[in-house]
Amino acid sequence: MSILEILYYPDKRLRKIADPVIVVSNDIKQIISNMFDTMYFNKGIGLAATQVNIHQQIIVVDLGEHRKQRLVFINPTIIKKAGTTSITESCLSIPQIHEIIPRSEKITIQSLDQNGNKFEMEANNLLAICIQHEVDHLFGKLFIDYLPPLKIKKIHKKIKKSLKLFKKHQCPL
Ligand code: GNR
Ligand code: NI
Repeated sequence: MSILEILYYPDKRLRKIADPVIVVSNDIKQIISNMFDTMYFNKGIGLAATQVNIHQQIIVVDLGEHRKQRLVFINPTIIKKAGTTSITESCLSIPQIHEIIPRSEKITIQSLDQNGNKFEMEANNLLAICIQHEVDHLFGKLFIDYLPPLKIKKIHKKIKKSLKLFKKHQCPL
């Protein structure tokens, strides 16, 4: 059981593009297990490896009410998108920010599972949104990138301000 440190916006490492996994080795399996621990600890419904400073194409998701519906996506590709939908999204890497983001309603995803086997699945609703949000992370993209520039500036300012306050209280010198 390991809880990994999450990177917070505007950390530049959130902008790195993840490399494909070549072999689903024991090391990768350990990373996946630690990612689930970290996601559950932080009460997230999904987590991309990028968010824990691991720049490989790995995503974990669990939308189950009792946190027992583990989904693992390695080297995922969204091969089909249809419709449009949106919900208020949040991100463990951008605390306190909640915004409505446009997404595809239904997607088909091709991926490897935790055993390195290829699979294809269709997703819609929250699962489709979550997968799109996580795949974006692997390409250095954040949900706030979809907002108009003025709104992004406002969010950036708000985060800078609270970061400054936080640092001041951490070391009041
Ligand atoms: O926990 C999360 N909730 C969430 C809600 C709406 C849309 C996307 C998400 S993903 C987020 C966890 C996270 O930051 N994953 O990258
Ligand atoms: Ni996120």
